[in-house]
Amino acid sequence: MRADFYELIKGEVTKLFAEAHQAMSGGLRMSELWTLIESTIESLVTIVEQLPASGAEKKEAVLELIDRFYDEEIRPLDMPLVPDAIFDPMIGAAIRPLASLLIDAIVAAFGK
Ligand SMILES: [Ca+2]
Repeated sequence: MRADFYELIKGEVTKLFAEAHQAMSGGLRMSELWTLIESTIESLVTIVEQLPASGAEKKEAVLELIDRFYDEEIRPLDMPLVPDAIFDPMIGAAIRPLASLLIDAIVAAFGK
């Protein structure tokens, strides 16, 4: 993502990640985690939507931010009952395709 684009949304992204971090700090079940990831992706789409960028640039920006979200907030989690050696690669492999599908669905719903 272009640095000037990131500067425009940095405050909102930081706030969103902090809120997600707070929501996860009490411990989550797997289903709750997926719900949180989905709502985070939806929020990122809304935040990125305001950028003066092309559709392709916006999609790439959301994917970059969801990668960052995984690295900073999801991977450091220790899920109860699920060993990190299983959990981290599983979520890591699934999160980007899920984000890509959700972005396309959201953008189609907006009629853009
Ligand atoms: Ca972990």
